[in-house]
Amino acid sequence: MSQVLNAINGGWGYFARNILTQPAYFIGFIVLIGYILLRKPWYEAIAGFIKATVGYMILAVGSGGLVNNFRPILVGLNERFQLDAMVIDPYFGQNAVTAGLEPVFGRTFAQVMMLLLIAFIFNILLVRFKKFTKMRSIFTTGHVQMQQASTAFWIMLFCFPVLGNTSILLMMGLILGLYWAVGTNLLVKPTQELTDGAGFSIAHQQMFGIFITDWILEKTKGKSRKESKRLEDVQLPGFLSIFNENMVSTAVLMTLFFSIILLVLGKDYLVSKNFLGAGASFLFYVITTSFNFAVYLAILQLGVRTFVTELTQSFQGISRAWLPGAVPGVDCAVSYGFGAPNAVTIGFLMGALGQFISIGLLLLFKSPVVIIAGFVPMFFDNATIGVYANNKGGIRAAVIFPFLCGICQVFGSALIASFIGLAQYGGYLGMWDWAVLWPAFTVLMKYLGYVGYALVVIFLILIPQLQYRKEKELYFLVTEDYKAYKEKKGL
Ligand code: ASC
Repeated sequence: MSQVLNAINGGWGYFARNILTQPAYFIGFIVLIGYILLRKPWYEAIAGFIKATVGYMILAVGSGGLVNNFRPILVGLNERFQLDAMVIDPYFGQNAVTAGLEPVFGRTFAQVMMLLLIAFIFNILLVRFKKFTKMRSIFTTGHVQMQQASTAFWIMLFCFPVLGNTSILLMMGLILGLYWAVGTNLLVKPTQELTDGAGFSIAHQQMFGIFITDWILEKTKGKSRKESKRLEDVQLPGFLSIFNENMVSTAVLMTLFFSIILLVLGKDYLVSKNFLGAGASFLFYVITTSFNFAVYLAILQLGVRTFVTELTQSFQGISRAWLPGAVPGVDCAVSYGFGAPNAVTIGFLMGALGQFISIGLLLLFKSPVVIIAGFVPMFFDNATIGVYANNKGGIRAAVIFPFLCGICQVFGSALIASFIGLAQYGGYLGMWDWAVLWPAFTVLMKYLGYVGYALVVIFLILIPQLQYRKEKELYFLVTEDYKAYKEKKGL
């Protein structure tokens, strides 16, 4: 018996390490299975696997390039001014959990992988029983699931420190699996509307943030005196017309933004950190760094275009066979291949402004926890919210919502990370849902115990039921036949 368990454990470990948490292979694997289920010839299935995997790898070059280029610069601000502060960034958050699990709770990181498995199984089961649960989407963004499982595990231990391993894993597995199923499900409709029925949803770390943005914009539609135009509908005149070109506008705006930050850091600091060679030109360093932004964005969009069609077509095999009417939830960066490209840049910059102002306020009021802006929340949360906001609410929304998001990220993370004791380990996940929604869950569970836990579960279960009630006829149509959905809705 124990040998069988060991083998399962070993097999799961291998799968989790090499496929599930490696999004490129995981997406490729899903495509392969999907095409096999669609009974495509074997060579087409393999070709699909390759295109999806390579496409995702290209996307990862883009997003990794953005992260690796700009994260040290932001973190440098911390060191340069000798602040003892915590970085809000999912990778720093995961490191903080890894560092603190043993000393604080006496548990090991291997448990986090188990939590990931259990939550993922709950996600699949919840969608399998869509008839009752009304949940239509599977979370496939493995590296993000791992970061979330780490933080969720910590939160659960913080709220229920005396519970044994199995109870903790099952209880948190249920909430996390529900969060994945409910969160991606919330974005099915906004994403279908953004992509004109591409057949996927977003599975990331700001799902509730995007949903609330979309919900507010739907509610206020047509109510303001002057509708705001969408970014793609504006043609700027004269010399401003260069900004109509996304690559140019990104490069120019980023040059302004990074000039300020790099000047604050100063040439000496950059040289001392080997960012800049001793005799190299500071001016051209600033320009290159900023233009790289446009380069990585272009790469990212190419990656998206390469794998999305493969994924959404092949997923029909999986949904027909096992999960009727379900769509895959994918990385938020995929939306950048669809919305207005300039919304990505505007969202990022406005979110950055919101974050910097909030950090300034923390310093001004001598907050015991100071936050260092992390690149991942600053870019990926805010750009994504910018894209969705622009689609429903135009430029005004693309400016306001990411700005508010930046404020939420900083204050929310400062509060929760000091409350649960992660701040002292130097990092917190920091993305919108984990700065706003999960803190609320944590407070409920910490102060109300099992009653709080039950409230969180009921809250999550109810959301798709309410969504379904609101639009019974259209609810499943939006994934099953988008054209018919559009006709019925008069879009
Ligand atoms: C995250 C995270 C990343 C990025 C990436 C965006 O939350 O951990 O590496 O966002 O998924 O494409």
